[in-house]
Amino acid sequence: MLGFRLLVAAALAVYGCAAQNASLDFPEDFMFGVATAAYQIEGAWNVSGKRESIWDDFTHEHPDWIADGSNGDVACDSYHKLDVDLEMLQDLGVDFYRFSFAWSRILPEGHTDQINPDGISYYNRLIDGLLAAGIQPVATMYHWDLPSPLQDLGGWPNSFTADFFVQYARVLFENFGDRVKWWITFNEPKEVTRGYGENDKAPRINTHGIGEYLSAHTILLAHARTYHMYDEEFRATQQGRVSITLNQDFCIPKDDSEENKDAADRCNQFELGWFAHPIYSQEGDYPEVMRTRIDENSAAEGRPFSRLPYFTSAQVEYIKGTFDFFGLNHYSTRLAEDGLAGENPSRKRDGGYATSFDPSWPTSASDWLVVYPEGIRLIVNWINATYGDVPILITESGFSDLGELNDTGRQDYYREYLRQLSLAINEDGINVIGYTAWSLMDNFEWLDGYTARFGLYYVDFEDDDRPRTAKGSAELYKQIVASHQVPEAESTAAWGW
Ligand code: PNW
Repeated sequence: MLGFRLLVAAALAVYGCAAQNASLDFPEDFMFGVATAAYQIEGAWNVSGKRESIWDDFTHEHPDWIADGSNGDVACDSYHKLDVDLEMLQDLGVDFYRFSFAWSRILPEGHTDQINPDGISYYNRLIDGLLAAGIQPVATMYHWDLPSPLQDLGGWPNSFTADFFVQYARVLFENFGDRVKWWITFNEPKEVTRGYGENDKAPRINTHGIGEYLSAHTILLAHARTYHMYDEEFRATQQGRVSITLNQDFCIPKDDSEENKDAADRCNQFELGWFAHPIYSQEGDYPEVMRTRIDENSAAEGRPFSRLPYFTSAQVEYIKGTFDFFGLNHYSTRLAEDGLAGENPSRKRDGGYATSFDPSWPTSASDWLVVYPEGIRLIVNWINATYGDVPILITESGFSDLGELNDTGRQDYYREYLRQLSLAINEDGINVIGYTAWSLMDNFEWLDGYTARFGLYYVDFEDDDRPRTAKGSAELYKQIVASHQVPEAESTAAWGW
C-alpha cells in the first residue's frame, strides 16, 4: 500500500511540476527566510567589549527560573561560528536572513558615548557575508536584550528609554544602513511588556496593570521616532524599509455565542491591536475597546487617571503610518471566551477574556504552541480587513519538539501552515510578501532553556564545538524555497492530522 502510494505521489510530482508551473503556490517574488535572535544564538556574552543585558542578569541571577537552569552564555556560539552559520544559510538557499543586533555588543553601556568596534565589526562580517551569498539581511534592532544600565534607569516603563533607543537606532543606520535594506525596530513588543507585567520575561518586574501599558507607550513612541528619523535623514540615500514585528496567536471564539465572539475580538484588540491600531489604522491611537475598558476600570479602582496612558493628538498623528510593511510572528491559535483572567489589575483582566485550546489540536514542546494551520490564513485576512491592504511579511513561524532529526511534527507544521498561507494569497488575495521559519537552528528558548527546540538544524549543546546537523525539515524547507511549492505529502507525525 505504502509502495503504491509513493509511486502515485512520484507520478503526480512529475506531472504536477509541468502542470503547475503556471500556478505556483507562492508568487515568484515571494521571499523565504529563516530567523534567529542575538541572545538566543551568539553566546560570547562578555567577550570583546560586550556588557550585560537584562537577559544575562536574569539567567545568571536566577537559573531556577529557566527550565534546565541554562543561559545564553555560549548558546550556539554564533559569535565564533559565523562562517558555519553562513554555510547553512547558503545551503538552505533562502532569500533573506532575519537576525538581531545585541544592543550591548554595539553600545556596551547602552549609550552612544562608547561604541564597541568589535561589535560593529562582527555585524559587518555577518552582513557582508550574507550579501556575498546573495542573501538579504533583515535586521531587528531590539529582540528583548536591553543593556542592563538602561534597566537600572527603569527600562521600558521610563519614557526616556525611547531617547536611548533612537540614539542606538541612529548608530545602526549610520554603520549598516548602506547595506541593510530591511529594518525591524522591535520584535514582539507585547512580549517585552511582559517583563513588567508577568513573571516570565526579563527583567521580571511585576508591575501588572501599569508597567505593561507604560512600556508599550514608550516602545510605540520609540518606534515612531526611529521611523521618522529614517525618513528625514536616511531614506533618500539608503532606500530601505522600516517597520515593527508584532506577534499574535490568533483568537477565535470558543463557540458561536455573541459574548464569545466579542471576547475573541477583544483578545485580538488587546494583544495585537494594542500596537497595530496606533501604527496601521486610519484613525490611529489605541483601540477604542482598550481605551474604554481600562479608563472605566481605573476609575472604578479609584485612580485619578487611567492606567492606559494617553497620546496627545499630535502623537497620534506622528505614530500613525510609521510602517513600510506589517511584520507578523504567528505560531498558534487560541479559543477565547468571555470572563475574567489574570491578576487584578492586569492587561489580561482588563481585556475580560480567557483563552484555551481545543483538545483535538496537536501539541508541541511549548505549552503555548498548538497546531492549527487555518489560523495563519485567518489572521492575515483579519489584518487585511482591519488595517487595509498592507504588505504582510511573516517574520516568524515554527514548531517546537524535543530535538528529533527526523522531525516529522515540524515538517507537517511547515507543510500545512504554508499551504494555508498560499490559500490566503491565491484564493483570498491577501498581500503576503514573505515567510520566515523560526528558527535556522536550535537555540536558547528563553524560559525553556534548551529543552524546546525550534531549529531546522539540530545543535549539540553538549559539545564545545556546537556542531549543527540538518534535520528533515531543513531538506523540506530547502525544497519549498527552491520550487515555491509545498510538496504533496501525507502528514507523517504520530498524531496524523
Ligand atoms: C517568539 N506566546 O516568542 C520570539 O520572537 C522568539 O525569540 C522565540 O524563540 C520564538 O517565538 C519561539 O518561542 C514568542 O506565548 C514567545 O504566544 C511567546 C509566544 C509567542 C512567541
